[in-house]
Amino acid sequence: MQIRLINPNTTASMTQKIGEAAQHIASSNTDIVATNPRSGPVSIESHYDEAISAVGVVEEVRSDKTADAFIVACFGDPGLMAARELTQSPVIGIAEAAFHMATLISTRFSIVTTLGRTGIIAEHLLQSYGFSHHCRKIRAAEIPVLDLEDNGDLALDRIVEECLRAKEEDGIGAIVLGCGGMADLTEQISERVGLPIVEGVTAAVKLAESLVSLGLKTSKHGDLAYPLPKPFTGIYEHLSEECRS
Ligand code: 5HY
Repeated sequence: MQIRLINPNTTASMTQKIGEAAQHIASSNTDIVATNPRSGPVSIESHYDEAISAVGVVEEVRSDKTADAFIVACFGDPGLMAARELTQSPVIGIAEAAFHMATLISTRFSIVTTLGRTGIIAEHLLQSYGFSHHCRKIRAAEIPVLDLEDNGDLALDRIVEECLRAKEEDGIGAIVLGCGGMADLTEQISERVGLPIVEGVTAAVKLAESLVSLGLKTSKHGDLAYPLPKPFTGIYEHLSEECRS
């Protein structure tokens, strides 16, 4: 099977890192195609960044008529529902995937993300997906997303410190990593923290493989039916062409 993994930010080094982490955990018959939009924010750290990146996610899904599944590899799951309308192939957001996995191994988890200001985005997703009562706290290492690329050792130390505080204070059984750019840190963090660490990219790969293996596709009955055809104008004129894959 082929899974198109979309990094919604436009930092190619992060796309490559996330793709390598996904391919490492994927089954031998799964091919991970890691991409990012040509246009958009280099990192996603606000509502504004999320909104702009969602268009890139949609364009990446529209561009691929053959993928068996898609992964939206940003912890805000930007454009997830719009992407699900465009294709029958399953589309998995890494936040939703991580929440599901975390509740299968613990009754309570905390999230450790990058910047505290994006915590509200995770909070909204917890509410939207029905996991609010499982999450004790949304914490932040207070590191810019691209420090995961440019200042890896310090970023790792800051994440571990926050994970240790969560373990000590939150009454939890597991920790969810709140950034796609942390996909390569799971083992190191788990060794230093001594708790199960749930990371969304790898969780999404396994959920996508499961759905494809079960022959389960996104329902086209109801709100995830294909979008109503209509003209789009200006820089989005190319989106007028119907997309049904
Ligand atoms: C992510 N930003 O996973 C999010 C992290 C966050 O560029 N990739 C980003 O803090 O929401």
